[in-house]
Amino acid sequence: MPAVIVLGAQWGDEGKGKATDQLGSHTDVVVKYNGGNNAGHTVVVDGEKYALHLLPAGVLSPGVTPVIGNGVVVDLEVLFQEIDQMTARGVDCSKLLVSSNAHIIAPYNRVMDRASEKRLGEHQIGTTGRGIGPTYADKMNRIGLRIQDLFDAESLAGRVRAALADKNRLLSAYGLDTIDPQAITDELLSYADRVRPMVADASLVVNDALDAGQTVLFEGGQATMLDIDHGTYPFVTSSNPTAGGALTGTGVGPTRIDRVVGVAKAYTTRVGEGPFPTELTDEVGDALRDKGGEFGVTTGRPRRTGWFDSVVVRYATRINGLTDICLTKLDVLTDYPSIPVCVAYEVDGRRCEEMPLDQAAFNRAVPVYEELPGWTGDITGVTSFEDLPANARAYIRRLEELCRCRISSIGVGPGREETIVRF
Ligand code: 2SA
Ligand code: GDP
Ligand code: MG
Repeated sequence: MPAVIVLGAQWGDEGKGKATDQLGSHTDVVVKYNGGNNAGHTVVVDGEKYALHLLPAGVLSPGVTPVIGNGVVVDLEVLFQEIDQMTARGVDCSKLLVSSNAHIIAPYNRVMDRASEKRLGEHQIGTTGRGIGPTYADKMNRIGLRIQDLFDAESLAGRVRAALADKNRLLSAYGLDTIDPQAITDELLSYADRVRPMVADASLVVNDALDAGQTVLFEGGQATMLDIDHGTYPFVTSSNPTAGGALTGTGVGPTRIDRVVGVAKAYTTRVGEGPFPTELTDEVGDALRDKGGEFGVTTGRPRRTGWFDSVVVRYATRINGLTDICLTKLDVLTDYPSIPVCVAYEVDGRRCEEMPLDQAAFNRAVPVYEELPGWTGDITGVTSFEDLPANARAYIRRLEELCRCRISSIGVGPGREETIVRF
């Protein structure tokens, strides 16, 4: 499988980091295509836990070339902090490449993110506060700063002034301190020498690797339901985590992609605001959060929890053209006498098998559940599908039917090896 996209099939935190790391150890290039340090990907190697934000998960596999694609937004301060932390732990980051077209999260974008959330009040999105939305907004408004702009001090100063003109007016209107363009320019320029050797034509690197018969893994941040076009707008992130984003976010054509792997949790979680039909707001949800360790890797926020929603994952199969699902955290569902799975919604008294056409209907969607029998016993050491308890196997098979996609691997623990590979 020369070109594989790995992306989130739900609302994020499905375990993409672990899946990417695992596939990445058989890969030549791992390229990130969207998002920024809003992402938190956890990888556990030999009992050591790594939380990655901007660095592609491939960095943990010696021999892999990790690449940050043009679709990613880069906070340079965070990037270098992460590189320093990883290097101090013995991880080699020297092969990292960054697209010259990737946009920079300027310090004022973080300020604008927080100011915007405050202004939205009860309508806030629940962002990570990392400046993601304002950076993508600047990109679309054509006032963004790109990595390549760091190498022309005069032009950078002009761009920063242009980007700050309206923002400073807004900040004054909010009664907040305005931002000095020169201070921002100086701060950004201070990163230029360190970033210079990493800068690359990422599209050329990835296409050349594919031409040479190498394996390339496209690593998605966030998830399908957080996609700016296909997610639960406006409660979404500001990029395209879906499969199309892997193409525009790296400069690779659709004909080059061989597999699209959707990572889905055996239940559902969401962090931030927005609709979530199968959410459990009671003690059952609290217990699931504790059992699954469901807290944000970037912000530490408790994640909202609920049962598996097959309407959502079926939708992810369609939107992304999934060829495979990597189902994670099956071990967390052990010891439930029976497990509800959402098979459809009821909207205003009508059964709805697909994602409702409009957001208002989705807000009113009531899950229709099918109860599947549970299983007992520790499954974390299980290495083959046949050795899973019969009811766990039946759970997987029913999910495959409902999601219209084969489940080719099953996570039974956080460790790199705690995965059952079926296909
Ligand atoms: P943003 O900051 O503009 O991208 O926020 C917009 C929405 O996207 C959600 N979002 C996420 N959802 C799940 N996981 C994410 N990464 C971290 C993690 C989250 C954390 O891995 O745990 O630590 O809180 C992530 N990043 C963005 C966000 O919650 C908003 O709903
Ligand atoms: P990502 O953002 O999709 O990479 O996911 P996160 O790292 O934010 O959250 C997933 C969490 O689940 C992490 O703590 C992982 O270590 C953990 N995890 C991944 N797969 C499994 C699994 O199969 N079982 C268990 N128990 N934990 C898992
Ligand atoms: Mg995460």
